[in-house]
Amino acid sequence: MNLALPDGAALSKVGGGMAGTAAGRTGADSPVVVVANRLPVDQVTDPDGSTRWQRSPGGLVTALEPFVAGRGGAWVGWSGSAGEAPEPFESGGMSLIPVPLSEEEVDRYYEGMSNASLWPLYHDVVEKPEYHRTWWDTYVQVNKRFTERAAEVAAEGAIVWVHDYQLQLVPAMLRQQRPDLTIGFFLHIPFPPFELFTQLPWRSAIVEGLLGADLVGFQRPAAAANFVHLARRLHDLPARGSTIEYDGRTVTARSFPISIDVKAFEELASRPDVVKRAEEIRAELGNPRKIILGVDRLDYTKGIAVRLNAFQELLEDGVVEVPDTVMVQVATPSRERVEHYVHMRETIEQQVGHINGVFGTLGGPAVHYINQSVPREELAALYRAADVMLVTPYRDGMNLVAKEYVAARSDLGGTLVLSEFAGAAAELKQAFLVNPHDIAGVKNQLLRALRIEPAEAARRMRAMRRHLARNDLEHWANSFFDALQAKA
Ligand code: GDG
Repeated sequence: MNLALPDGAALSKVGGGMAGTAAGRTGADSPVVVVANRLPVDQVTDPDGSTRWQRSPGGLVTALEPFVAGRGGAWVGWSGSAGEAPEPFESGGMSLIPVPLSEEEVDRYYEGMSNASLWPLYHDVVEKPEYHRTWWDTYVQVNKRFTERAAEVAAEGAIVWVHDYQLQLVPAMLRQQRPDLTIGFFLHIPFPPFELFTQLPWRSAIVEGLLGADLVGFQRPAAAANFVHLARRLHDLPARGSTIEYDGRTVTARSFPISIDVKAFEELASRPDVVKRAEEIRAELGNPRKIILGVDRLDYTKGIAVRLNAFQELLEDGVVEVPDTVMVQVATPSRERVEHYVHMRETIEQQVGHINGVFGTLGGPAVHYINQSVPREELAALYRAADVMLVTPYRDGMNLVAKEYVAARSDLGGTLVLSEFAGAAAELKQAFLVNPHDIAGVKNQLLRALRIEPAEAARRMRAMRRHLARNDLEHWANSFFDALQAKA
């Protein structure tokens, strides 16, 4: 499942004409094409100033790579830097087709329309979405550019798999240019109900954009049902169960809950150096009896304040004490130029400061707050060390952190507290489920998790691990791909 080169290896040099092989022709006639906002590689600069491509961390690349590389396919995406794009290049058996975005396009299409309009709208309007016509116009323009690249490289009758909320217009645009293609779309985030979605000024265009696909995949059945309902009510289309009749075609809308590479994560978390590091972490935290852990992108949908509130109130109530119990919150920097994120970070940091000021001691904080990205090994060690994993999003398409925690606990230790509003809650039923809007309920469940008998914790963990073992990332990718191929 791995790319030909390990993480960190130079996939290709950029600049000086070294960017790719057969520039201009690379990727043409690809039988399989993935279209996603980002390419599966990041550009890194070495101390000597030279740049190279490094495979992006994360499971999605691992999951999709066999379908793309194994078939000599292409991946169309943005490189992550504004300005001119490098020429197409080969990497790990895939043709990578960079799509250029100017500074203004990053501002309007990515940070604006994608992350300040669609992201909050699709997450239950946790923050108020902003709608700007200039953002929308750029979103349309950028979706067109991705479409053109995909249309150029796709072979006759190819299978194209488009990903996520940044590219919802691509399916219809692509079908118009290339009716010979079989087109799939997968939405990684929730899809809102009619009552919320219809506030979007460009609601019809988005629905029509998605209807260009043969198969539209969602994380949960409720999201697929929301989409079918919208197509019926907004566009008066005949729809039955999971299918919609549109433009002489049958569009299928179904759920395909995403997962992680369970085996790889389990192996990582069981490595002797990682297990040893977990022990070191406990010692570095002052050998508390209980460690509570949160790991998230610093995003307002993740409910970081909720868990800080719950922990603070338990400390105030005197039912939990420092240094007997401490909390670690890893909050990875994210979307730092979007206004909502700037405010949220300030609020969280004030809250951490307040809790530590009141309940911490010299050299012994109550909340250990890390606003940095930590290496994967360290993340696995943290999972391994945590007695209680607190995952409290207000709304989340799936939440892979919850699944990683379960995969990491081959020792059957640890307890998961999980929001009902994360897609993962439909699968990890033995977690302590919480409504993040109900602070009393979160406190109650957190306390139960802190006081659980080891045998009961192991029973719950075993059941969740059994589910995950059967429903891993490969299973997800295979199910989607098989369903899409059946449409060809
Ligand atoms: C979107 C949807 C859906 C986080 N901090 C560090 C780090 N991470 C990794 C985690 C996990 C990933 O990032 C986060 O995935 P999530 O699923 O929790 O959340 P989103 O980023 O919002 O993802 C979500 C997902 O797409 C997939 O479809 O589940 O609902 O919102 O893998 O481990 N990794 C490392 N250091 C960190 O500091 N190495």
